[in-house]
Amino acid sequence: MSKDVLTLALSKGRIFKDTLPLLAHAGIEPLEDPEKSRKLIIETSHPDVRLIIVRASDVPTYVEHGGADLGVAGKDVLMEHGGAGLYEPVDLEIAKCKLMTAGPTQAPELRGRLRVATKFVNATRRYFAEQGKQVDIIKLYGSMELAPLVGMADQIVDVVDTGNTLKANGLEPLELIAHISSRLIVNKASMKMKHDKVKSFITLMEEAVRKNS
Ligand code: PRT
Ligand code: MG
Repeated sequence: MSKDVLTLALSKGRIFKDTLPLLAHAGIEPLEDPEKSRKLIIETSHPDVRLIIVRASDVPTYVEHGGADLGVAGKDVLMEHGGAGLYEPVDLEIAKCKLMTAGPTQAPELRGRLRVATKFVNATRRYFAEQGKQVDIIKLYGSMELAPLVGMADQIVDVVDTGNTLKANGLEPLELIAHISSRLIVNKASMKMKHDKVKSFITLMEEAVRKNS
C-alpha cells in the first residue's frame, strides 16, 4: 500500500449508496458507479483516495489484512468477524436495521432442541448462550427465511428492516439481539503509518455524520 493513498473498502448496494453523501462531505466523489462498472478498484475525485468494491462480509477481512486502510461494514458483519485487528472509530449511522430472531407466525410445538438457521453463527451462539439455551445452529449463506418453511429450522436469526421479507414468508420477528448500523473501520497499521491522512478522514466522517443526522 502506497503511503500517500488511502484505500477504502465498500460493498455495493445500500452501504455504497448511504456512504456516498458522507464521502461528498469530504469532497470525495467516485469516478465510476460500481453498480454499472465491473471494475473492483474505483478512483475518486480525490487523487489520494480510492475505493475497492468487495462483498459486505469481506470488508473487515480486507481491512484487517491491509488490503484496505479503511472500510465501511455493518455491525452485524463486525460482530460475526470478531473485530480483531481493527479499530472501529465512527458509527456512521447508516444502513440501520435490527439483528433479530424470527419464527413462523403459527409455530408448531417445539420438540427437542431449538434449531436455528442463520449466517450469523457466532452472534447467534453468543445470544442463546447468554440466555442459557443450547441450540442447534445451521449455517446458511442467505435466504434464511426459507429454512422454517421447509421444516429445516424452528427459527432464524437475520437482520430485519421493514419486516416485509419475514411477513411475505409467514414469519414474524421475535427477539431483538442488537441494533445495527454501519461503522467506519480502520486497519491498525494504517492508523500508525498513515496517521495524519487517516485521522483527517475520520474527522471528516464524524462531521459528515453530524451533518447527516
Ligand atoms: O448481499 P451479500 O450477500 O453480498 O451481503 P449482504 O446481504 O450482507 O449485503 P447487503 O448490501 O445486503 O447489506 C449490507 C449491510 O446492510 C448489512 O450487513 C446490514 O448491516 C445492513 N442492512 C440494513 C441490511 C438491511 N438493512 C436489510 N434489510 N442488510 C440486509 N437486509 C436484508 C434483510 O435480511 C432482508 O432479507 O434485506 C431484506 C429486506 O429487509 P426487510 O426487513 O426490509 O424486508
Ligand atoms: Mg444482501
